[in-house]
Amino acid sequence: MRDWETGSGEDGRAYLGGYLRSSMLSVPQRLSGLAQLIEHIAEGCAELGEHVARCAEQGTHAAGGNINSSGDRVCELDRVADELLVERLAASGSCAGVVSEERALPEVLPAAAAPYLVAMDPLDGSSNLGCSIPVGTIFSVRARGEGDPADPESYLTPGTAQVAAGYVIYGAPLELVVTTGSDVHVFFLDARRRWRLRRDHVVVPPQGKIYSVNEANVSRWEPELRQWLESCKEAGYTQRYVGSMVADVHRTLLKGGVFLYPADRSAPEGKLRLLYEAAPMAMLFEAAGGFASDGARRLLEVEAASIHQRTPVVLGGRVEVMGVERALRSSGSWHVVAATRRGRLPCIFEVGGRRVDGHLELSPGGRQHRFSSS
Ligand code: AHM
Repeated sequence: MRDWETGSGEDGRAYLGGYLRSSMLSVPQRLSGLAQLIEHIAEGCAELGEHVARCAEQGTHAAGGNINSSGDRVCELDRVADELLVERLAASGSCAGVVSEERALPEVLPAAAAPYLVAMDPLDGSSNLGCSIPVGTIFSVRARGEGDPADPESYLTPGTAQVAAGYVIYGAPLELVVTTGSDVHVFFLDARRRWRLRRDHVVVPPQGKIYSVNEANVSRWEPELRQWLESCKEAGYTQRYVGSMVADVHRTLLKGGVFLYPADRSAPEGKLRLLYEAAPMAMLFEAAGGFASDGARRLLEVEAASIHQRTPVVLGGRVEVMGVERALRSSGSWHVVAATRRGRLPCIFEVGGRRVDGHLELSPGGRQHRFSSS
């Protein structure tokens, strides 16, 4: 064990390794290698932070010609982040396979019988590189169970199955925000590149004063959601939005209010990814006493039908998230005909006051559904 894995520094702030082992993880979690896994992710992100800083210094952030599995233009740093973190996950020996935004299919790691599967967005918000706006890494950890790490189905359990989730924000300093379910812990990277505890017991206030959304999309929203936004303005809310999910979510987690990326007429499934953006953030918000919804349901209970599935996202305090759900419920856009089997049923649904032909897809057991326009 390395010296910084135990104890605290001279200022009494615990090191990540020691804190994981002494306070944060239960004995079975420690024994099954969750501490090693989180530490390896954290170490990988510390290294990635240097690449992000170098890239900003040298102005080498421009997007290249490649398109990733999500249809986004990939810059060199996206590729570096993905490869570096997959390498660190492999080195942990605790991770059997990984789903990454940058890879069409799961990557099987050498320890294919290891206990955990990871889903990650290695570099979220990379379109913001080059203007000193923080970008981030988001990760979600699930127990592998009997799942085959090569099979996408193994990663499609609902967010309630996550055993840990977190993100790193590449600000000054770098911060790691992580939960294993019952509390949210914030670490910072000190000058000697060691993760140190900044705070735990993060609590999202039940009601805040900030809404965070891309308001340019408002004309494509449900009228009821537009009304909800107007009521926020009348109630004295202010807006903050930089378009980097980790930065906007970090502020919402610490200061309260609401972050949302709802469905709209041109994106009936929303923009953000369920497995490696929405679900881990939802776990953090619930662990901090906040709420997380897809506009109709608890986000953590939504089952993915595919590894890169998109979902509408609402994260924040109880008052704001319930306000958004109430608005969307009254719009009727999420009203679903009863159906009890897995399959793809033709249906008509309503988005932004417009009727759209599409399909309703039911997951095994018919408990979850998702729309796609045809
Ligand atoms: P990316 O994966 O291309 O970086 O997209 C994800 C980002 C989020 O970080 C952010 O919340 C959102 O997309 C911003 O989208 P928009 O520019 O439509 O507001």
